[in-house]
Formats: sequence, structure tokens, C-alpha cells
Amino acid sequence: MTVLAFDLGASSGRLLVGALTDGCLVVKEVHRFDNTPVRVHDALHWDVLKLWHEMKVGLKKAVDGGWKPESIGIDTWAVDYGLLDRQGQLLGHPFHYRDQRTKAVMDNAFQTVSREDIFMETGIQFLEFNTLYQLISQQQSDPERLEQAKTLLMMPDLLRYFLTGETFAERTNASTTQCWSPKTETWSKSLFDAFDLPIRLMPPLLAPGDKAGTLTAAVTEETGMDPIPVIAVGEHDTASAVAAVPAKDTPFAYLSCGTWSLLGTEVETPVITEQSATWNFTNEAGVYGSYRLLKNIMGLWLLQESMRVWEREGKPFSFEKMNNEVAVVAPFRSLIDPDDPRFLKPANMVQAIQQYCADTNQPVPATQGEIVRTILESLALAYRRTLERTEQLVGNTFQGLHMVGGGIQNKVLCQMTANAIGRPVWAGPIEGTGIGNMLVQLIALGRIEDLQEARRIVARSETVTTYEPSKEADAWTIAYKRFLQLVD
Ligand code: LFR
Repeated sequence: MTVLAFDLGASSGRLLVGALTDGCLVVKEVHRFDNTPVRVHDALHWDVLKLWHEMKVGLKKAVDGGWKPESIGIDTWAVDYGLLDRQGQLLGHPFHYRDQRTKAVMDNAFQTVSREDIFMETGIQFLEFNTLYQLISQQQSDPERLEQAKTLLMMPDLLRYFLTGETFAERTNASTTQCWSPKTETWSKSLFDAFDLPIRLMPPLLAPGDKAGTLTAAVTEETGMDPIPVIAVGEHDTASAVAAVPAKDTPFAYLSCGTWSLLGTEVETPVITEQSATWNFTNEAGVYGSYRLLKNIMGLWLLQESMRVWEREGKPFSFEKMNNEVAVVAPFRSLIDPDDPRFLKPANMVQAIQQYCADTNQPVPATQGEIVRTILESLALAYRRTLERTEQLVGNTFQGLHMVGGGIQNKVLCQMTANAIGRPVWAGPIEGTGIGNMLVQLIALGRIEDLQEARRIVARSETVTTYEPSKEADAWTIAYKRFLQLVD
């Protein structure tokens, strides 16, 4: 029996088919499409109709391939939304979170409700692009459209609405808005009221595993699909990725490694304390009532953007050559704080990294190998700090770190991470997000009993590579001390 998962990530969208046979899940890619945001003047948008077109191309390909899926689920990154008018039409083009419109909005918002009170109410980390600040920004610059709107849908909810015609919000993604409260497990009326934002826009909530509708006649006619159910999954991609961690023991530490690095652990109740607030940890809703205590680290965005610069300059960086190029550079030559705000959306990532090193009196990396080594070592050291902080917040010691997601294809990073934390890294699966999306569907369909069994299935079905820490523990510890001085 098979299920379908749409997983829309920062560089591409995918339609995956998963077949559960003999206690193993076999995953195949049916369709891959570009998901580059579109810049118009100074604004950065989702190309939503193009994505919708590609989703239907994918469904048609699944039919042509002879697949007979029993359900569909969808996940994308968090915080972005679209608005529907009274006729159910999309109003304008949804903004991408790396758009400039939220600059300075978050700090100003604290004059209305303090940072402490927002954290107490939501348990969510402060990122300038959270939906709360996007909404405040829209209310200031474009109040007419908010007034005209009837429904706000987060991006996976919006694309699911295109599939089913039904308007629901899904819990894991709703929690990332910083407009949702774990105390009541619903939209935070007090925050909507305090910021004078229209709570009437917020749709009823579904939990992962709930049925969210069936494919509309328009979709079945156009694609040839049967009118199968669409199931709410962990529609926040990170929620799905964490669901797919093949951990045998709980609690465990994970790192969902892609454009962002999301490092933390699962908890039963949110950890909303002064310490988690100071360290800017988040408590995002997970699947089956869990919470994901984690921290966002800027991640492979630093490398992807540097590669974009080199591509633009006609000197493309080759992954094949990465090992050699990095190997010839002295270790720990220059370190950066990956989470410095200047790296969130710089015009030129290479220059931003070089400027950071100059400003902090370190050698300025010049070659591609030097830049890449600076990025990867700094990420690995940031992982160590976040892992240690996670342990302090929950009072546990983790034996190692599970890494999932596309970023684990970067073997140098996985090895450096094991070296930095001085413990093993278990890397796999690469398609964590898509697999987590499917697992929730399979549980909802009664094909898998629960999340524990689902994780055992992943452990059986996927290759997990172990990276043992190297013997150079001292060098990493000295570098870690330097890193802490730089970032704290
Ligand atoms: C990862 C992710 C993170 C979220 C960021 C922006 O893809 O969903 O969890 O903080 O993207 O939405």
C-alpha cells in the first residue's frame, strides 16, 4: 500500500511516494520541481500558482506511474501565509520570510507586549520573520487587504486548500506563528487583541493524523487521481523531520539539517523558563501532542548562499572537490557566529563572512576552501553549544546526535559535528521530512500502530551512517572556547 507526500523545501519541492511492504518503507521520488522565491521590486514572494501547477503535474505522474495511493500529506517550512477573500480567492502573493518587510518590526512590537510576556504566552523563539511580526507589518503597510480577507492560511494549509477546498490550520505549523498558545492549544486571543490583529481570520485547527478533506473534483479530473483523502501531517517540515528520527531510545537529541539547522529534543510539555528565553530556544508543537524544544541555527544557508555568489561570479564550487579544498586549509583559521543577523539575508554571503572575520580581528578567508571550512567548523561548534544547552534545559545527557535531512549528504559536516560534540553522530534518513510526513499518514490509516513503531520502521528501512568522533578532541575543545568568546 502506498501514500504520497509533498515536501516543499527551500530549493526544491518534491512529490514522494512511499510503499509500506513487509515492515519496511520504500520511498521514491515521483516529481521534483523548483521552489525559488520570486523577487518583484524589493519584495520577495512565493511562486504559489507555479507550485500548485507542479503539484498537479506530480499527481498526474503518480497516476501515470501506476501508483494507487491511499492518502496525501503536505509539508513546507514554517511562518509564511496567504490570505483568502470571501470568495475563497487568494489575495495577492504570499510573502517569503526572507522578505525585508519585517525589519525592526519585532523590536517595536515589544513596546506593546514585552518580550517576556510573548514568550510566556507562546514559548516560541524570537525570529524577526515569525508570522506575528509579518502580520503586524502587513497591518501597518497594507491594512486594506487584511480587512478584505476572510481567512488566513499557512502555506501548507493553503496548498492543502487547493487540493481539498477546505480551510483548516494544522497544529505544528500554527505553533510556529507565535500567535498560538500551548497553554490553551489554540490561537492566542490575548496576543491578537493586544496587537489589534483580526483573530477572525484564523481557521479551525487540526492535529497531525486528522483527516483534512478529499481531493476536489477539479483535481481528480485534471490529474486522473481517485478522490483520496488528504491527511493533516506534521505540516511544519521540521515536525515531520523529527517524526522520522530512527531513535530507539527516548529522549534523544536530533539535528534536522538542511537550509536551517534545527537542534534539540522532544519534550512532553514546553520548557518556558527564563533560561530558555535567554538562550532563545523554542517550543514548537510536534506530532502526537509532543513539543520540539529546539533552536534554529542558520545552517547550510551560509554555504548555499556562498555557492550562489561563486556561481554568479562564474567560479562554481564543486562538492566533489570539497574534501580536497577544505583539507588544504588549516583548521580553525577563522570562526563566525552562524546566527549573526548579518547572515540572514545578505546581498553577498561571501563578503558578509569576510567582513565578519575582519571585524573580529581574524584572518579574512579568501579561497573557497577557506570560506567553506570557516562555515562548516563554525556550524559544528554552534551545534555543540546548542546540544549542551539543550541538555541543561532538560537535565539529560545524550549519548550522541541523530542527524536527518539533505544536509547529511555533506559528510565533512557530519564528521566535524561528531568531532565537535565528542560523541557519535547517527546520520539518516536524508529524506527525513518526506518520511515523517508519510509515517503520520500511515498511522492515521491504521497501517502503523504508533510513532514508536514508525521510528522502528525507519531504522529498518533506511541507511543510518555512524560518524565516530576523531582523536583530535583537544583541538576542538580549544576551538570551542574561542567560539564561545566570539558569540557570547
Ligand atoms: C525549516 C524551517 C524552520 C523554520 C524556518 C522558517 O525548513 O521550517 O523550522 O524556523 O524553516 O520557516
